[in-house]
Amino acid sequence: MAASSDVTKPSPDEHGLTRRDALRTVGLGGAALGAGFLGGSLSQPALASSDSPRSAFYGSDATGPGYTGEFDPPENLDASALADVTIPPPARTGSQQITLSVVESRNEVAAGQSMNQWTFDGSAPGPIIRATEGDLLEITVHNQTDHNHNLHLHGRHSPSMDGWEPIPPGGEFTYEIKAGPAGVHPYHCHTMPLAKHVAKGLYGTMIVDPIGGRPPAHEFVLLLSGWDIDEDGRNEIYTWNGIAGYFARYPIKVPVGDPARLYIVNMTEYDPVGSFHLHAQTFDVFPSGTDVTPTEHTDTITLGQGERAIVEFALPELGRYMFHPHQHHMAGAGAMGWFAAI
Ligand SMILES: [Cu+2]
Repeated sequence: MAASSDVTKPSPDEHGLTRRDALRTVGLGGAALGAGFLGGSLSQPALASSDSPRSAFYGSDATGPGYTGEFDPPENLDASALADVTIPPPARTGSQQITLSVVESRNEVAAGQSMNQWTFDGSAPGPIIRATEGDLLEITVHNQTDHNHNLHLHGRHSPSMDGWEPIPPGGEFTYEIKAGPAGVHPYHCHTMPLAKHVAKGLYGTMIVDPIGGRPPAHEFVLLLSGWDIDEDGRNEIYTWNGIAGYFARYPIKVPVGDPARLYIVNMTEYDPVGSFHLHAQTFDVFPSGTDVTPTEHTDTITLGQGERAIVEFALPELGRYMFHPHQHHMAGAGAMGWFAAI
């Protein structure tokens, strides 16, 4: 990892906590729940089906000081700040007309760490696209920057809609595809220099539901990415859904025993491999989500660049379940988070 003087990396002591204090404060397992970090104000929500995922149990309680690693989320982000890129829109069928604008935007990826991003619609990752297999999608991309960009969708489509041809500054192009196959697929800019266009934030997640849908579950998207703050071709900060330490501050809540489904995508540039590791529980793995039968039951999946998976689990006991990449430099540099079984 780059040891750049441009990147401020506060030590745990600057937060007034030693590592041992932090562990004691957050508790591992259910201890912290008894101490009230998730509060007594939580009601037991009804199960969110795939028809109503935005009713969620997402955020709403900061965890206080804890196990966040080197980077904290920006102070101005509240518990719903990442809802649009974390909670998928409801499943739907039928053709869709979607508009995405490529814009340059200076965004904070961690407290005190801003960078000039290239984004779809102003945030990185960009909006979650959701469709049912076979649906016609007309996706119009407006390039509102001074550079060439475009939109390349993973999955199946006509090669004439593959999105490697540049859209010039001020230009637009409408990609017409039939969504498929069922699964979770990234989309991203595919303009040279490719690594730079991806590393600066031009990507997002597309969920394609099988006809008839998947079983009801609390659904969340977790997209892993790295941020090259000092533009030396290496990442200094790692994030789930674009913000360092966000899910360490705001755990993703799932009622005890309810099914949870994660759409996990690795869009990290410069690091050849990432992963997702869940503590204290194991999960079913559906690689790329293209089959409805899981291929593995484990607690860690490894994802190369552009790889993704759906994982499903239930949390059987009240408490906190940590998640992070098993590349621990990533976990320590922003990609640490929690599920809270409530
Ligand atoms: Cu681009």
